[in-house]
Amino acid sequence: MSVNPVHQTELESLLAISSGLNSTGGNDRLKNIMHQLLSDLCKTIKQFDVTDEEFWVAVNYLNELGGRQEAALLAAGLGLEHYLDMRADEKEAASGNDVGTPRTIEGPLYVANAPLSEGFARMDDGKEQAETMWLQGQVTDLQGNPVAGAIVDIWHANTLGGYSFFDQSQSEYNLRRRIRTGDDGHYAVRSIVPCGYGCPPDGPTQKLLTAIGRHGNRPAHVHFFVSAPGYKHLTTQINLNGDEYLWDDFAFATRAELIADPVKVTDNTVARERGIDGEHTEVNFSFALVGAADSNEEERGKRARVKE
Ligand code: MBD
Ligand code: FE
Repeated sequence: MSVNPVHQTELESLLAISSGLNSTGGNDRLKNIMHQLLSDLCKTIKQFDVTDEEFWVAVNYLNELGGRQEAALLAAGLGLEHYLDMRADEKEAASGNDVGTPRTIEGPLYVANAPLSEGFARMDDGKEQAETMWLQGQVTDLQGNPVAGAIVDIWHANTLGGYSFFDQSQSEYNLRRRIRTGDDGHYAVRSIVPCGYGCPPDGPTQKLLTAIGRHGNRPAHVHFFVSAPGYKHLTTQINLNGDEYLWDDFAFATRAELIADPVKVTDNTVARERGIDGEHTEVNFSFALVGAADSNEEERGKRARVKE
């Protein structure tokens, strides 16, 4: 990577030095990535004749983003987290291996170590006036055989689109549970029907989205991590059909295979069997897992998260 500085233009020389290419220490991959990023940034500054004032607005924006802990939210909103999914899908397709339930983004609001139950759990703390949701399904392999001992880690928003932990007004682990499947591979939870999420209206992510003419809303959805010994970890979500933002998600997570139809249950016998007082909404969603090639694939990807 050593280039004769005499033959470099002033900018090329600057970028080589500032990205560490001319230094002996440090990580070569990082140096090369920094070099590309800085080169692209300078090219953009030149192409748009970015003013000093605009540049410092952008620098200050990064401070605001970090100050509000919204960098991961912006990564979702700019479609970069979805782009990682597109790449993972592409690699999977190229490998020619069978695929199971499709992945979609994790988003920035997971909290690890939610209470663990066998087969069933109630997810809501009962404090909110909301439509009761009975969510159930099965974890299987690609042949449809039940997977026992799978952990279905579920998290979703309340009726205001807020997530416990991040929304301090909610109780600890409200609307967050892990269910371990038994021999039949089934999971079931009693919860409340979530509403869609909207970015904090006074935050830096919404500020940028508004400035480029976009909204910061997501359709009503439920997040899942599904994992089991011998199977590839699955990060996915389901969207509840009928939401106005179903195909207009600011985070680009909707996939046709991940849309679930909420069904109104009016049969009181069914309600009573479930311990629910009357009419409620049922949502069915099952997961097909792919066999793991190694134990690393069984784990969720590394990423800074709360409580792990
Ligand atoms: C969410 O609930 C979410 O799932 C994503 C991806 C981004 C912001 C809020
Ligand atoms: Fe979410």
